[in-house]
Amino acid sequence: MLNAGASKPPAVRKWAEYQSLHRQLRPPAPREAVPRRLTFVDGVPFGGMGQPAYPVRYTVVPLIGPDGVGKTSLLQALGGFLQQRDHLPAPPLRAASGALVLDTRGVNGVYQLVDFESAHAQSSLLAATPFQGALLAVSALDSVLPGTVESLMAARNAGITRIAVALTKCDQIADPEMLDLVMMEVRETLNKYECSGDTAPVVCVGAGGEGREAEKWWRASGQLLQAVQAWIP
Ligand SMILES: Nc1nc2c(ncn2[C@@H]2O[C@H](COP(=O)(O)OP(=O)(O)OP(=O)(O)O)[C@@H](O)[C@H]2O)c(=O)[nH]1
Ligand SMILES: [Mg+2]
Repeated sequence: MLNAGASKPPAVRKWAEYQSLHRQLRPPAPREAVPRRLTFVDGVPFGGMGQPAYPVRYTVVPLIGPDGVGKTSLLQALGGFLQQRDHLPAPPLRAASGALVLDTRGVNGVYQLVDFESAHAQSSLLAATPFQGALLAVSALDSVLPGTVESLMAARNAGITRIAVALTKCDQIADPEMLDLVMMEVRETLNKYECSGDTAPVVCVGAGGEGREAEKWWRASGQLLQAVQAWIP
């Protein structure tokens, strides 16, 4: 996808890749044109021909967490939720270099949820980009892992304190007490790293099931999106 600096040493090439991803995530320049018509999408005014009526705020929210906790599956589930809710021809997901991005509109503007391809890209971008908040994925099957703490510390070092938590794989847990215990551990860990563990949203999500079960997790995806938009300004 990227051949910026293909002949350069690997470290320089990696840096060029991060810069390219940065450019792709950066909001487009505000448009000056006066809209012909105003429509509202999720409470956000939009001009004619799909153009924003005024510069729209973009909030980039990185998905953080160790390997295998279900970050990519979560983003795909959220994409599926938006596709069904908004009757879109396809989930609003797109590939940027080294990352998968979900675009969604909320009352505060446009949110871009970013799932990095590798832990390395995740930590490098966290260190290099000023994010307002992050979405931490914790598997309900594993609870808080050493990698979870690492991701949390990387976020804290990057100055992020607004961390929403997606408790993934909840469809695999039959015992509600077990879920309560995991949730308690997650909140304790957030508190330990000064991330408002008592008030931060911790939402149970699942990417499985059929019938009523699937509908329940479909609704949970919507609740998670709402919680992220309310918690990360
Ligand atoms: N049942 C169930 N399985 C899940 C869920 N989320 C993820 N999985 C499974 O967990 C495994 C890992 O999921 P991924 O989405 O690839 O995890 P990831 O965090 O993106 O992993 P990396 O990209 O390696 O960091 C896959 O086999 C998924 O099918 C879930 O909510 N429910
Ligand atoms: Mg992944």
